[in-house]
Amino acid sequence: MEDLGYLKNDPTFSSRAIHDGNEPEQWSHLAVVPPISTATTFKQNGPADFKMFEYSRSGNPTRNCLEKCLASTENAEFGLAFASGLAATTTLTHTLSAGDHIVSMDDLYGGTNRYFRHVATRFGLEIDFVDACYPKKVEAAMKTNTKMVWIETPTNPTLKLVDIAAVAAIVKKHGSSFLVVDNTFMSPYFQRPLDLGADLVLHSVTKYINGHTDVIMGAICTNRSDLHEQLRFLQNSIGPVPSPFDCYLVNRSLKTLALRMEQHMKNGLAVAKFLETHSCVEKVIHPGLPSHPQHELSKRQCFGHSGMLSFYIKGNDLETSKKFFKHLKVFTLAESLGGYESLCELPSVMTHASVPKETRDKLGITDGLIRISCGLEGTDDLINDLDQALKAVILQ
Ligand code: P1T
Repeated sequence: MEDLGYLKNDPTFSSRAIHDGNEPEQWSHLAVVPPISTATTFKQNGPADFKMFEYSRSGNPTRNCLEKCLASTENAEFGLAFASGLAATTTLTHTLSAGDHIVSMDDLYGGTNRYFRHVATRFGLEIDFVDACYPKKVEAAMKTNTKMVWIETPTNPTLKLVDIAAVAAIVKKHGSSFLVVDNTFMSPYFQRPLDLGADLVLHSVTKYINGHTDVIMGAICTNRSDLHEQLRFLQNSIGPVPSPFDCYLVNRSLKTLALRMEQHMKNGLAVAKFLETHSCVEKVIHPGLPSHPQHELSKRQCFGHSGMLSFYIKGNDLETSKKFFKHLKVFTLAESLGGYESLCELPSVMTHASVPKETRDKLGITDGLIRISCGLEGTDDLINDLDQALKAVILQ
């Protein structure tokens, strides 16, 4: 691929995603592909005297193998898998206590926003949403009881970027808080927040990491043994664990993550550049475009981009957006992202419908903001599909 000026990626990434945690020597029969270990419980030699696993909620061989592989892709010592991205979010939030304060990015996945506002606050947690694109705003929002700072970068769905290293420095200065980066939109292939000073990285594994739109899963990776210990305790105490079969599938998906991400990037950039020239499009948001206000930051902290972009359709209203979706043939109108198939959606009434309207308006999540997840299809097929759907709307 042509040199677009991004940071040089780690050439060992694919080898680690293929081999780490997958060593045949861990199985007595030296299986090259990890077996799906469906046992819920494990025989003990005597009471509380077991080999490695006790009960599959607290630990499972297939999950263990995946967790090690996930950790390696994020340059982390520890990895934990959960039943969904939101299960990872809620478990992580359980490390806090009533009276603690969270500083969160203002633009973030609608489900995370809903959990923070409608669930976490019922348990005595205090939350402030700030535009972390300006690290000074994070600094100003920090209080003596701030325990967790939560960012997504790029954000869902307006693809704003946060300077991870700058926010990490603020959080470190504060002492008693930790920084979480939701890295779902980038995958560990294109961005590794722990290397930039974050304490924890979280994924909706459902998206790029699994990449085949057939598993719901979450993950958290960290180098901090204190946080890992707490999370391991909570994973077992709360119980939001994924099935061994799903762990097997995700471990399998990791083997092709690098290859998939390169094609997502190629398609995403080509589509973004095409839409930017289209007369039926008001504005395109893709951090890889020089028109993105944080394009330079993206080159400083990312190794490239995924297949995610958003755009405002001319007219910027619900009726026009609805007509556009009706004409698409290759793109599927559906929530979610990061799979091999191209998806598109309308955040204002779908993924972000639970975000209060005044917040949506402030963030620019209008009825004309369309989010696209470019899959792995032929680039021209994607461009031609968008072109014919946009033209059909305007000609009507
Ligand atoms: O769906 P789940 O695996 O529980 O992951 C939640 C989640 C967390 N973080 C980000 C950035 C996300 O995008 C998501 C889920 N997002 C969608 C379903 C979506 O279409 O945006």
